[in-house]
Amino acid sequence: MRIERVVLRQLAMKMKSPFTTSFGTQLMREFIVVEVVDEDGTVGWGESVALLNPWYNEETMKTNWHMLEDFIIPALLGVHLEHPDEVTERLQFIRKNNMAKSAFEGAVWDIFAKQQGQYLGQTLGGTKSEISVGISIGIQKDASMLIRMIGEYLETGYKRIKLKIKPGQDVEVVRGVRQVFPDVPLMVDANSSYQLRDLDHLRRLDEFNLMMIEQPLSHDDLVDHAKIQARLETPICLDESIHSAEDARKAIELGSCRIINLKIGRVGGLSESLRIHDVCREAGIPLWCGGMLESGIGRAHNIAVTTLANFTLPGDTAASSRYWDQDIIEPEVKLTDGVIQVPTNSGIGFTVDGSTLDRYTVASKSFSA
Ligand code: OSB
Ligand code: MG
Repeated sequence: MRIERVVLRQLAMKMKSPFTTSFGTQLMREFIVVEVVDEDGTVGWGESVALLNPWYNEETMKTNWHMLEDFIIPALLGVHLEHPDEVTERLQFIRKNNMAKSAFEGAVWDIFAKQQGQYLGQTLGGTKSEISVGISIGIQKDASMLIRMIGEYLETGYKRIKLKIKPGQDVEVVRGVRQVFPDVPLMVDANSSYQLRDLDHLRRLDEFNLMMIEQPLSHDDLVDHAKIQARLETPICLDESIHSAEDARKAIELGSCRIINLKIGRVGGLSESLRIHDVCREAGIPLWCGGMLESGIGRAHNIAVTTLANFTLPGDTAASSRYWDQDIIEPEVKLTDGVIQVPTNSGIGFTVDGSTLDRYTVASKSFSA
């Protein structure tokens, strides 16, 4: 394919309910959609999952726009590509900025799969026809509210519950949930809000039979995670710390985690996601696909990657209706008994709804070869 045209769109979508982490609360999702068109007019879609503030990683929506407009698009416009892997190779001159790279690369994978007349999951080597999903629940002020929400999500069918925790809102919150739901598959995500000296405190979580503790320590740490994993019964799952297959290899060698949360954006795209998948499979480390409050385009990519065999744990890719009154894809992502049926249409498997996309678009820019 030859990259003929690229359109960047900045979208603003109001979320149905606020999402609170150890860093704060968010109610609007503002992000970038990348549309890539090749010489035959085949269209591919990608989503930048960078947030507005750099709390999760160093990227933001604006830094992603800057990277795309000033470096990524100029490097690829008019370029002929045999395979989407070449996007990562050609962008190696840019350090980090993985979410910006991934937004473009995801659109190229969509085109590539469409050219093969294949569903993207199949092009990636995935085999599943359905995937099971859990739900990530933000920090709640009110304990009874949290219990009620969990009850409702379980009734909807979600296969596991993930609670956001932070110092001061952890052990007692989990204890309260466990009293009401003793057997539910339950995990917690700390988003880097603890330190090595909190080990004894974190060990108190061992009594609750949690599936895992996600990213307790620093966003860039592997060494201290290994120290605490050796002293914790509960498996550690790394999210923020894993940016590449090399990071995954090092984390596994050091014993920093027993599970990895893969986010396509965080690792720079689907090509690197495949490498991480294989490293983890060979080491016997299970994967699951994390979420970044994505619109349907990001969700579609998440579903495709989750069809790979070593994604053995429920992911965070919930139904479209988790956050959106109206999603930008057709049909929207639906859940039946905690399971998403994998699409079969070519490319990302869903159609982007142009008029809904326009309704949420607050800025756009086109680039032509
Ligand atoms: O740490 O997994 C995380 C959302 C934004 C940033 C980071 C994280 C999350 C979530 C929500 O946990 C997952 C989702 O519902 O998309
Ligand atoms: Mg996380």
